[in-house]
Amino acid sequence: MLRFTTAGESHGPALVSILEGMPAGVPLLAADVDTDLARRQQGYGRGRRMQIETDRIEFLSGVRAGETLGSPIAMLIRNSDWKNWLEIMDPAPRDGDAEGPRKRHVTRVRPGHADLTGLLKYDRRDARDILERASARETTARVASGAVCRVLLREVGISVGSHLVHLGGVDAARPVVMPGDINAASDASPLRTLDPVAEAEMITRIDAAKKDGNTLGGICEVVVTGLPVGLGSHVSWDRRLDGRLGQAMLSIPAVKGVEIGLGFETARRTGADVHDEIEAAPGNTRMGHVRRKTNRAGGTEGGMTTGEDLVIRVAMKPISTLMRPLGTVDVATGEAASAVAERSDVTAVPAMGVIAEAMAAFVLADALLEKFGGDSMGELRRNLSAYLSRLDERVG
Ligand code: EPS
Repeated sequence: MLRFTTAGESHGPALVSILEGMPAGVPLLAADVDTDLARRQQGYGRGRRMQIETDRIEFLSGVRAGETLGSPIAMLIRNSDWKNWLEIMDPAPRDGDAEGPRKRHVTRVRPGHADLTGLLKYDRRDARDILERASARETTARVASGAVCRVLLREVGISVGSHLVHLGGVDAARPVVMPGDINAASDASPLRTLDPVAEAEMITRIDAAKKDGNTLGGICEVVVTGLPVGLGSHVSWDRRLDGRLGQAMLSIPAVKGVEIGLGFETARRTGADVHDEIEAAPGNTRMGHVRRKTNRAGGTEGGMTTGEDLVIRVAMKPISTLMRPLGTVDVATGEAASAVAERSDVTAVPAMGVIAEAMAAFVLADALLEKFGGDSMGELRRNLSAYLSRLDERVG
C-alpha cells in the first residue's frame, strides 16, 4: 500500500525521502514535517552537528495547494554541513585521487559500527564510503515520511507520541496517568522524559560519560492512541502487525531490542498475570463495544490492534563512536590501533524516540490503508465509517 525510501549521505549535499501511496486530499504543509524534523534534532547529549543543521523540507512533488495529490511525495532536506565537506564528498573525481586517499579517510574501523563489515562486503578501502550512509543522519529522511503518515493518522483520530523511559542505567518512572498529549509533555524535557527526578540523574550521567569519552544507550516508549480494532491480521506471518512494527523499529540504527506491551516480562509471569480480561463497554465503537481491564498486551492480540493504546518500547545501544576509542585493527596496515574518534553524540536516545514514532506512524498508516483503502481521503473516511457502523450493528 504505502512505501518509502530514503537517499543521502551524512555529509553529502542533501537527503531525499520519497513516500508513495498516500491518498489524495490529505491536508499537508511543509510545517507539518518541519515540526517533527526539529523535534528529532533536540535532546541533551547531542554533538555539535545539530548546531550546524536546521532541518527543513522542500516538497519536490506530490503536494499542491496544501493537499496531497496521491502521487509520490518527494521531499528534499539540504545538509548545511555539506559546504564544509565539498572536497571530501565531491561526487566527481578530484585531481590527485588516484595517488592516494582523500582527506578524512577512515581505516581505523569502530567496533560496533557498520565500518568494518561494510568495507568487507562492499569491497571498499575507505570506511567513509560506508559510514556516510550508515550514519543516523539518514533518519532525518525517515522522520520526514513518518511526519506525512502522522498527518494521515491524525485525520482519523489516531495520535503517535513517545517518551524516554531509560537512559544510561537510570529508569524513569512511568506516570500513573499518562498525559493526554504525551509529546507536549515529553518535548518540554531536554531528554524527552516524563520523570524530572530521573532526568536530573540522567543528565549527570551524560556529563560524566562525555568527560570520560564514553557514550550511553537507553529505551523509549512509543504510545499510539485512537486506533480502531483490527489493523494487521492473524492470517499470515507477514501481515501480523507486531512483526511489522518489530521490523520497522529494529531497522533504526543502533536499535537492538523491541517490546510490545509487557514484552519479555510476559515470559516470566503466569497466564493469569499476563492476559487482559475483557469487559463490556457499551458505546465504545472503535473497540467493538468492549475493552480490556488492563493493557499488558500493549494494544495487539493475534497480530491485530485491539483498539487499546499501542505501547512499544525500543532499546538503543550506546553510540559506537567513542572519544576514548576502543581497540581495533587498522585495515590499511593490519596493525592493532585505536578506533577513529570522529565528532559525534554522547547519546541520541531522545531523538530515537521521535524516529520510532515516525516508523510506527508509517507501519500504522500502511495498515490503515490496507484495511480501508482509498485513493482519496474521502474514500478512506467512508470506508472507515462503514466499518465502524458494522461494529455498531454487531454488538451495540
Ligand atoms: C552521526 C554522527 C554525528 C551525528 C549524526 C550521526 O554527525 P557528524 O558526523 O556530522 O558529527 O550528529 O547525526 C546527525 C547528523 C543527525 O542529523 O542525526 C553518526 O555517525 O551516525
